Amino acid sequence: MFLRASRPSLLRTAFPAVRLSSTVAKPVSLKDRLAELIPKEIENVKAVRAEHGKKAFGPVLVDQLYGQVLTSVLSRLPALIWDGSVLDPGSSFTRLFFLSAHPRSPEEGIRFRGKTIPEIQAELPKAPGGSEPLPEGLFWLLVTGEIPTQEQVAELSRDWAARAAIPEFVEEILDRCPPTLHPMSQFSLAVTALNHNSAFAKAYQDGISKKDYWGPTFEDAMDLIAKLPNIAGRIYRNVFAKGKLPSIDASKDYSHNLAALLGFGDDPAFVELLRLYITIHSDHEGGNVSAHTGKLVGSALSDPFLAYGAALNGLAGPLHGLANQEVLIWLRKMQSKLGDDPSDEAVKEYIWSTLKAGQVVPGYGHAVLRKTDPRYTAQREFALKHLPDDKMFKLVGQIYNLVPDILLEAGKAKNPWPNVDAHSGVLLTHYGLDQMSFYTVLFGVSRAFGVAAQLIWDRALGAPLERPKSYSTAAIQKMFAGKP
Ligand code: CMX
Repeated sequence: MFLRASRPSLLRTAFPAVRLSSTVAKPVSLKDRLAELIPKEIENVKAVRAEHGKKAFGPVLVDQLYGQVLTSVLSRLPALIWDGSVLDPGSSFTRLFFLSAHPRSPEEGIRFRGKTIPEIQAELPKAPGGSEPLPEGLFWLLVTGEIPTQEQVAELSRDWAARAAIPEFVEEILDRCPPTLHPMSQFSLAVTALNHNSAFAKAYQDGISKKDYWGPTFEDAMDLIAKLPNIAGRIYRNVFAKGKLPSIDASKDYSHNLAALLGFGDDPAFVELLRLYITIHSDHEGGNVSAHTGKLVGSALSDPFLAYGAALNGLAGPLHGLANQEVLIWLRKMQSKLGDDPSDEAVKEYIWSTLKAGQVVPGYGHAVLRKTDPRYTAQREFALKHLPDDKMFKLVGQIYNLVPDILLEAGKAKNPWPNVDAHSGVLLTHYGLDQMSFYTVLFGVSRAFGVAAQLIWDRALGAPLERPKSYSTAAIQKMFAGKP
């Protein structure tokens, strides 16, 4: 009975659809077809989340596999070993885990091998007459967990200077890039091409034993860091027409040489800034996009050049390292619209207009931190010491007083406080490095220190291939259909 009654209605509903498909033209292009499918799949995902979202799937809820909440779940899920640094988020339940490992920790964000930024500023060796730590010392600390001597750091400076030259064909690759190609794309191209001379890739082809992987990885890691100033300097000179590249001075430290290659070697304050900049940007535990990409690609036994080239492509995203460029663009637009000394009311209105336009406030928020990033604080202190009257620095301070309340009122961001990128561009601009599309390259030079240190340890400890399990929406539907 039921079947008989239902058949005609089934036919009635099916028939118009058949007619429709015969009369309405089907999209010819793949993109047009995709544009039809996307809204349907969005609805499908909504329905799956509504029906199964609250059901447990391993340690997470189904809903958490899809939503924005994914980042916060992943940022709490213990998933990686990363020895160089660990983050204290500053609040929330993750802090309970952190406190069990660091019982006397105040809320301070990054710790490099257990040491806070003020601690490394006090303890790491400095250049003669300098007051900021030498990044060479930070690398030694990241690799060994020990504070190096002045002589150990000087030896590292000499070693890196000796390894600094880049192959001619890499110079040619850079020289042939159009100046309109973003500096980060050029940077990643050049770093990837360094794999031509990888000691690890060669040793692997020659049949090296697993237990010896760390040796050639160490050589590649050292070469990688050593060659970055020449790559960065060449990009800067080419793109911004800044003239001939000087050669590396083997008697000078890494930051001094990098500053000189960029054309700022005669400014001791800029050199000091670079020492601080590289140190605080070097590492930020293992889950951030650039560090994790380096580790992930390295886990396939891709050599450090391939792994770090991939990491740079992640750093080049506006939600990650490119935010330092975005902050400056945003500040400049604000300045040109509101003038040099805008009122708090005008700045607030500008911030709200950014949010209302569906954009993020660059330099604010973080996937893990829940307080002001201590890397922001370190840069602010540098500015208070060296450039207290800089107009843009004052604007950055004014914004710091206004943005957190606005983000809290807007009610979305879990962390309304500034991150490292909110401050770095203002310092570079002050000394004349005002080509903001170059800023992320400096972040990229720095982040190599942390990724390289971890790659050495990953190969020394036999870190496994990373291969998380993924599921399709169809599989989720099938798995959870009819389950409470
Ligand atoms: N301005 C406006 N909205 C923000 C925001 C900000 N600064 N920070 C977070 N939000 C929004 C998110 O876009 C998200 O909105 P939807 O739900 O509509 O998608 C919501 O608040 C929740 O996000 P969250 O859980 O607080 O933050 P995430 O962990 O997802 O993302 C980050 C973290 C850094 C990408 C984000 O805070 C952001 O986009 N900040 C601005 C870009 C930036 O400064 N990035 C640099 C970070 C440091 C670095 O890696 O270099």
